[in-house]
This record gives sequence, C-alpha cells and structure tokens, in this order.
Amino acid sequence: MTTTTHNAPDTHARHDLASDIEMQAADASTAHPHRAGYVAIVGKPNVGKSTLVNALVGRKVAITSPKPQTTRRRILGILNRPNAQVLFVDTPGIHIPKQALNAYMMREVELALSDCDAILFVVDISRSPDEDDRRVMERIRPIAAPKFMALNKADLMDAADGPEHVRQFFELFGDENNAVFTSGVKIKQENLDELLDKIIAALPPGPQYFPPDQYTDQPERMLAAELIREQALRFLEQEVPHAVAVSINEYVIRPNKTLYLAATIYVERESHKGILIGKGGQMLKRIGSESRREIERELGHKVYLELWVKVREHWRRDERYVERLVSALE
Ligand SMILES: Nc1nc2c(ncn2[C@@H]2O[C@H](COP(=O)(O)OP(=O)(O)OP(=O)(O)O)[C@@H](O)[C@H]2O)c(=O)[nH]1
Ligand SMILES: [Mg+2]
Repeated sequence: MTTTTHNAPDTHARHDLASDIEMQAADASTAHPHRAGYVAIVGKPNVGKSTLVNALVGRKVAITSPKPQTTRRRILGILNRPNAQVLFVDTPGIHIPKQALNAYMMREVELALSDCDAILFVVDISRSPDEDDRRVMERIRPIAAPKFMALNKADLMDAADGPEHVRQFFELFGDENNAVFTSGVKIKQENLDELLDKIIAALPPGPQYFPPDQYTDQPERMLAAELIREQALRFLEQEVPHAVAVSINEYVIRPNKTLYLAATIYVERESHKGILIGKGGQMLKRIGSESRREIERELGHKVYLELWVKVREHWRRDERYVERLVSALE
C-alpha cells in the first residue's frame, strides 16, 4: 500500500476472521450477526461523495468544496451501529488523468475498489448522466461486490427534469432496488438510514475492526493539513486552488493544551505565491484565520497557527513529490 490510509488488518486476516465469525454465528443460529466491511464510495468529481461520507459518519472526515477534484486520496470514515461497523472509503472523483497527481488519485480509487465489500456509486441527480458517470459505471460493472447507487443532491432535483434524470440513472445502474435518494447537505435522515440498512445487510459478518470512538484513520496532523487546504480551495480561484498542497512542519500540543501548528502551503509558481499571499498579506491571513477556527472546532484544541508559503515548481507533474505532498509528509 502506497499512502496507507488503512490501519486495518489485511484482507486475508479479515476474511479468515469473517469466516470464523460466520461459523460461530451459524453455530449459535444467530439471525443477526454483527457485520463489518469496507464500502468504496465512487463517482465522478463533485457529485458530493465526501459530503455524503461526512453526513453518514456524522463527523467531518473529508474536506469538501464546490471545485472538482477536491479529494486526492482514500479517506476512511468509520460508522458504528449496534449491529455493524461500516468502513466507508471516500475516494477521488474518477476522471481521465493528465498529470502525475491525477494518476496518483486514480490509483487510490483502484486500491479502494480492489479491497471492498460493497460499492456505493454516487451520482448528482440534478443533472442527467454523462460520459463521466458512464465511465464510472463501466469501471465498477465487472466487480462482484454488491453495488448501491446514491441519487445524491436530491434537494436540487427539479420537478420538470428530475424524473427523466432518475429514469436514465436507473437505466445506467440497472438495479432500482439498490438505489436511494440522498442529500448530504439537507439530510433526510430516513433516506440515509434506508441506504445504511441496505448496505449493512450486504456486508459480511465481522467484528469491530476499529475501536468505537475512532471515526477515521487519519492522524490529527493530516486532518489539520486538509482543513487548511479546504480554506485555500474556498478562497482561491481558477487554477491556483488545484496547485495547492499543505504540509505540516510542526504539530506540538503544549502542556496548557494549546496546539502549536506550523504548516507550509505549496504552490506551483511564483505568480501563485503572490495570489496566495495577497495584497499586504490579506489572503494568507484570511486563509489562516478561517483554518484556525476550523481546526479548533474539529480537533478541540486552542490553536496557534503559523503558515508558510513555498513554490515547488510543477509538483503535480512529478511523481516524487505527489505522494509526499498529498500525504502532508513533505
Ligand atoms: N445541494 C446540494 N449540494 C451538495 C450535496 N452534496 C454535496 N453538495 C455540494 O457539492 C459540492 C461538492 O461536494 P463534495 O462532497 O466535495 O464532492 P465530491 O464528490 O467529494 O468531490 P471530489 O472530491 O472533487 O470528487 C460542494 O459544494 C457540496 O457542498 C447535496 O446533497 N446537495
Ligand atoms: Mg471528495
């Protein structure tokens, strides 16, 4: 595994364990064994995969943004239910890779698909299916794992075109019974529950692989780096946000519980650096204060944040840098 978002047992161990438990369940004639498994969440960019994972897990596991290609690697979101532990694996939106970064992102999707117990295909129901949705479906069609479709952004569904979009998505997916209307922003909890019940019923019997208080596999410093990138995506325009990567240089929790955090925001060109810093440093200040607020809210520390800006020319084209920068390790 290259970037390693998972700390879970390897597949074989997991499946051996699962079959043991299956046998125990059968011995005890239990009708409702505890279930557990990985659910790969896939779809084209910007359909709301990360927003949906956050809504399902009930925590901010992954950053979101109106700009496509926000998610760059696999991100685990853990949901505990009395009868199940669902391991959602958020993935980058599927697209045709042009640079080393995009190729990396697509490898991350492949890794998620290569070891999953179920697949959740997310689509944006406010539009009709296009080539990109079809490409996703073609990719997952040969995979044997049970598949579900989230007809997402249902809150944006238009009364006039909506039914036709739904018909076309059903036709593409081919299994109406495993499709559910969802919305990650205006949540109709019943729909999310309906989706969850269907997914859980399809998972293999298995134990809690992760402790019940753990909701992701990302270390705090990585969450912090992502929260900073989210604010950069929010305030920057055009190609600059896509050229941003964030690395944590120092992450120290002081005895008074204050978190001292020093991070570097990488961009690809001197011109990006100028935009990121802004007139009189205003842009960097804004990104800094909004990120600090978010990190305080999500991680529960008082935060002292120091931001640096560096140029790493064309890092997205260079495999050597991509992995390190995407994992916030540089
Ligand atoms: N109205 C509405 N907007 C949504 C919904 N889900 C997500 N969005 C918005 O759609 C945009 C994209 O959401 P993300 O969750 O980042 O999408 P994604 O599929 O993870 O995108 P990538 O990581 O780029 O592949 C954001 O602006 C979200 O706020 C929804 O159910 N309804
Ligand atoms: Mg995403």
